[in-house]
Amino acid sequence: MTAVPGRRRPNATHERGIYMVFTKYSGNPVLGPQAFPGDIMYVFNPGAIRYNGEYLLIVDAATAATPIVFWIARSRDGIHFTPDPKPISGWPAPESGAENCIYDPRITFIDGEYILMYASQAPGRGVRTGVVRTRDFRVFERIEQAETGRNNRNSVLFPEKINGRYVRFDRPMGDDECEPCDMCISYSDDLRNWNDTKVLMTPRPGCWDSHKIGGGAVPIRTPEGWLVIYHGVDLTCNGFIYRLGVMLLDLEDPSRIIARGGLPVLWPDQPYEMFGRVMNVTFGCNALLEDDGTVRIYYGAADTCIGLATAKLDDLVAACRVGNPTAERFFSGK
Ligand code: BMA
Repeated sequence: MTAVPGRRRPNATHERGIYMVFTKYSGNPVLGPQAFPGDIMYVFNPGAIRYNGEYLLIVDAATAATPIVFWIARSRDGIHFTPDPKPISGWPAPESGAENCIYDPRITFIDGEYILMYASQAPGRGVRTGVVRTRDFRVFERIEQAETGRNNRNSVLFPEKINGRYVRFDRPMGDDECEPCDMCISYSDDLRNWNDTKVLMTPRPGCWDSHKIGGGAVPIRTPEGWLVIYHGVDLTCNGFIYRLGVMLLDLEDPSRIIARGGLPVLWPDQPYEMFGRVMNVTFGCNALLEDDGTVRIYYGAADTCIGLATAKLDDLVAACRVGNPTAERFFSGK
């Protein structure tokens, strides 16, 4: 695997005095719409996994006029990606009717197969979590979901059953995309019916994750707990800013938060993240742990292209315990 060049630096111009724990690859973006055939204008928010000795991304790909489709891109070195000639074909339609938009896949390897959870939108139905399984990224089989009557997305499956059950993050929401939302955790025996949903955490007033929060990467098991990289949305007078942060969850009871970092670990400060289809977005759907303790993420930038960033696992775990005393003091009124 190729080492990723880059350097750690304080991003003093944007977040005075705060170190960005992730280091962005100096050759970013690693994948953009130019690499794709046809009229593709936006490629973003990939699920990522290592498969057959390669890095495999399933990216959101869209033209200016058509809904998002899933498209696979592959790379031997994790930097130079080649998209397949066509988007994924044979994507299994839900029994409830056709999906008209699919996006933000998360890929979990569990029990010898790959489970994809993604946002599935259908006319007149709103958005739900779609679940699809594959063993080879050629044939995809749908796991029909029990209808809940409620919008839900940002679902991410844990890579192990816990106490005999599948566990996932999800994010039930109302009809208005822009409303504040909590991040939830749910459990299942069969990957179809999701029960015992609990609010895992809520937005924090005055912080970088003040408005909406949601699952990001598949959690990584560490001796100190499940390391979770999630996205947080801050609302400004000029719109949303999407940043990534970290928390640690109890290994046996992942509904218990051990520590939640007070500061973001990655945020938009580069032109390719600040300008595009949607401004000021860094959005994560994956985190791959390398043998040397490096975590690499392929993140969506401005809903337009894909960046690579790396951090040491230990630094991310440590970041979970870093507070934000100024905001905590201010908003607790003390
Ligand atoms: C979220 C999702 C993401 C997108 C982000 C920023 O709500 O829809 O797919 O990257 O908004 O537009």
